Amino acid sequence: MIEVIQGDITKLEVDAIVNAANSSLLGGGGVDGAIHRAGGSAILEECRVIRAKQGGCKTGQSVLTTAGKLPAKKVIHTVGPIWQGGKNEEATLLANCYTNSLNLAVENGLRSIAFPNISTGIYGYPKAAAAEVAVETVRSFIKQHPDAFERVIFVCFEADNTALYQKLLEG
Ligand code: AR6
Repeated sequence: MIEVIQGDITKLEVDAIVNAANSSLLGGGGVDGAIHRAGGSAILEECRVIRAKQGGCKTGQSVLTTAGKLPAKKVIHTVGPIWQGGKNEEATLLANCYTNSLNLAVENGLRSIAFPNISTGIYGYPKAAAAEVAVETVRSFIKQHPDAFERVIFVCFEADNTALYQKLLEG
């Protein structure tokens, strides 16, 4: 049920795709930019409403919006930690991104979800360490909620990440 795909997350027809956002929720580069570009202005409009209500999104937390024109039904925006050497709770905060996004999906009846490699681009989290956190956290969530999801997909943009995830999921 856990899958690895190499490609563009904006193309996926799933219940929810996860965005590696920043705490402003106002968009940015990387996968965040790609999602806002492909999904259109409806996503940013909902992000602005959430910002007005709760003042953005803290690191490790997640919020849900429409997916606008994307083939996915919803976008879950989560804010990964900026890598600062590993001693600033980065691993815990990154795990929180996965757990909180999975919980938000469950609460909203979303049964297929796709994650990008959160924090491993602009935020500089080492790829191998991030992949371990991602796989471990998703596996442990699924163990606790065995019927929650039909599909959980790790969408890798780069070949080295794809190889890392494939290796971790073999074992
Ligand atoms: N589909 C799937 N993965 C992608 C795509 C795509 N279309 N585009 C990039 N990636 P990043 P972060 C991969 O930098 O490190 C933004 O400005 C990318 O290759 O998008 O969490 C936000 O607003 C990498 O493997 O996110 C924040 O300010 C992964 O997605 C900041 O960047 C994550 O890279 C967040 O940085």
